[in-house]
Amino acid sequence: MIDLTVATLKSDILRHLTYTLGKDAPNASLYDWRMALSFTMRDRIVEPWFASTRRTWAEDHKRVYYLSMEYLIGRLLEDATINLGLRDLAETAMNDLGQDFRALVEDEPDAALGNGGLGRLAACFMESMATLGCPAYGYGIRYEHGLFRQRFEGGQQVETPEDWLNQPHAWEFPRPEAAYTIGFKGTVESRDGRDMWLPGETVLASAHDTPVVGWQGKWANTLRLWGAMPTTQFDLERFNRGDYAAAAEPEALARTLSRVLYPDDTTYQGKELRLKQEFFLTSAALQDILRRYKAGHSDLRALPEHVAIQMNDTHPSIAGPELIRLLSDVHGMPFEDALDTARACLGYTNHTLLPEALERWATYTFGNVLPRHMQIIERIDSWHRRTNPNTPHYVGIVKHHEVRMGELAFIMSHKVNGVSALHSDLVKQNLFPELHLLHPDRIINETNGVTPRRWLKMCNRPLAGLISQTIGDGWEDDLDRLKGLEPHVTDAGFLSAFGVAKRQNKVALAHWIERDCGVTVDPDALFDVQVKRIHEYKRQLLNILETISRWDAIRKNPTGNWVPRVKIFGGKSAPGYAVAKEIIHLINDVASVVNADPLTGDLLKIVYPANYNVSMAERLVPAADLSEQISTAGKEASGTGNMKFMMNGAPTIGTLDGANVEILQEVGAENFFLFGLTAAEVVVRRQDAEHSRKAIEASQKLQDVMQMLAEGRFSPDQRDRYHGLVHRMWHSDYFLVASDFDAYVAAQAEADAAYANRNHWLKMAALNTARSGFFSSDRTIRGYMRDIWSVESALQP
Ligand code: 26V
Repeated sequence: MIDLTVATLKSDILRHLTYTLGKDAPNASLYDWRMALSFTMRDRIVEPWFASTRRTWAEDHKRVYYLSMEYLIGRLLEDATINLGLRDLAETAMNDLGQDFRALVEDEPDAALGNGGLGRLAACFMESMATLGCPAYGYGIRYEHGLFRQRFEGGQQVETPEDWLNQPHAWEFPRPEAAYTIGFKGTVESRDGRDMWLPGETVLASAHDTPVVGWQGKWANTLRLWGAMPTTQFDLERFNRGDYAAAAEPEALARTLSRVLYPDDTTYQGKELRLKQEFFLTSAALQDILRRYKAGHSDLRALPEHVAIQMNDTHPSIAGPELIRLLSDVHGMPFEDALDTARACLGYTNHTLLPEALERWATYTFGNVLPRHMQIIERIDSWHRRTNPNTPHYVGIVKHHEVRMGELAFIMSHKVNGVSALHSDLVKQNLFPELHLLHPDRIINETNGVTPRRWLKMCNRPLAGLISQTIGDGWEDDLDRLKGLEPHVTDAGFLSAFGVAKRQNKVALAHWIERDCGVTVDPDALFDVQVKRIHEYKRQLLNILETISRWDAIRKNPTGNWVPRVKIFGGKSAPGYAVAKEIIHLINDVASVVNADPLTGDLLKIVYPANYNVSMAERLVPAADLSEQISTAGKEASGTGNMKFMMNGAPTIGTLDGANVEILQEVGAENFFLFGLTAAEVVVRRQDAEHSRKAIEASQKLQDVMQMLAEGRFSPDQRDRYHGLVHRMWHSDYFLVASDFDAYVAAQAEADAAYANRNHWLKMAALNTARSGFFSSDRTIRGYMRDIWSVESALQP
């Protein structure tokens, strides 16, 4: 049976190599073989994909539409083989054909159509919706260039463009027949009592569909990404006159819309192109949704019974006014009915409390780019004020000549959710306190999750194998079953097998680090990992300052009983975020000095591989011993990396922030290295203008670190390089690095002590895996389906 399947796979692969790629096996490149295998897998996804679509139509099932400016997907080939249950067969087939499966898998470029957590969450959600048989479409933009590539030059971040579309890939189906006109600018005119928008510019949104298959191939949904095309015909007359540049102009202009992903998720910036991108995605999606709806229904008022639309942050929040415009201006529904209908369809997820990241648009820009939507927004605002007479005067969508996208999304949604328990409370208390008072049932919590297929089964084969051996299969889509590991954590045999699996991952990572960074690390050292975007609030600075202090302590007592550590950093800074770039420079500077120090040797190494992305996370997460989740309390909405590490058996060192709170609750305080001020204490501490000076003066260790930085110990080529940083530590330190420093050092010492007792550590690590079931994105999606979307699975129970 298995042989037969391998034979079938091989013949399919060879058929694609020959007839799809036009290559003869002896001349085929790695790329050709990868494409042949990818097409072979894709063929097997197409069947469940069609079946899912047919079933949804036949049963007139309610559909979910997920609108997101970002999808951080990573690679798709191995993921497809895993969900189809063909991972091992594919490997055998490729081996038989003389190819190395791993090399093929790693030849695939990451689809990096996102910045960080928000985009990766959207990718996990797509996979979970497919696994749960929730009929859904993901809508996004088909950026030609995903997130920039990061290199280090002299320790500093240098960005180069990413070009994942340079080579054709196997996963998308262009759908040129599914194309919509998207307008910008122009005027609004009244015709027969109806307001009509006459856009001054138009582009075409053209669909590209990627099937997303769930666990065991039972269901597949569509990720539909829009590419921008010119609406005007190519100007042959100009071309024939020799004016080639002018002839190509409309095309170039249109293409800029889907050219690049905005790489800055730290600050809102009033860039017209960004607003146009947001409207481009949203309008194309809504036109597509209404077209599909009208193909089966005639009453637009019943839309909310059949359609749920989720806005991933405020980026697509123009969906409110655009849906009203389509329903009223285009389809003739009275304004207030259109408003009610839109609201009953829409939900809004908030992902950040950082004021600088909240989207606001100057009414001037907004009214210029979207004149009709500006009018509609004013009407929504006055409708809301009329229907809620207690609204304070300072609350509303348009204030101080700005359109506030958070308020717009809130008012236009029937449900608003935060992404962890703490975050949802802060959304109520700090972000929308007045709106929450007016609409006390609107804000709810849906704690984030991650897909255990990619983040355990696929990336950690040694541990996944041990889990299946111990509790059987079936945990992959029922992650609470990991609880079944708990009775085994007192069993020496299980613990040692757990340790063997972890060590296997660490050895593999050590080899890769040697190749990628040229640093030799001891696989028995404690692998301490902090990977995420570089932001001040995430406090990579706290981590590197502790590393300096540790180095200093080892040097002062080199024969002490130290636990060897490898500090691993990964992450990109927004290109214009100078302070984050300075932190990157510092980490690399400290790494150069420490890694070359014979006195500390294997007791302390620092590695910072460049260009952290989804694929790098898949190497690092399974090999981590300790998960760094050390943001200033109240700032990290949830975190999802924290969940991946927990699942893979790495205890957390962290603050009471985001979903760390729920991780702590699930795993128990004895299996978590908790430290630092709470969100409430942070607020109080900041009221003391002298907090940082006082904290530094109270800590000899921190003073020593400041002294080393000030002397230029890590920047011998430029001794004053970190004077600014030291000055800011003494005098501002908004993110309370100094205030939490001693507590962090103490928590790190606890981690050392725990690691030194191997069995104790392994038990902690195994309990982290056993108690991580709550953090499956299947649980999260079930919550959205029940609380927000009112949609049921289309899979037969
Ligand atoms: C803002 C902007 C501003 C305009 C330019 C492009 C851009 C892109 C993204 C953002 C907001 C990013 C918000 C974000 O990623 N939040 C993260 O969401 C994760 C999933 O809910 C959560 O785990 C993280 O804690 C949260 O920081």
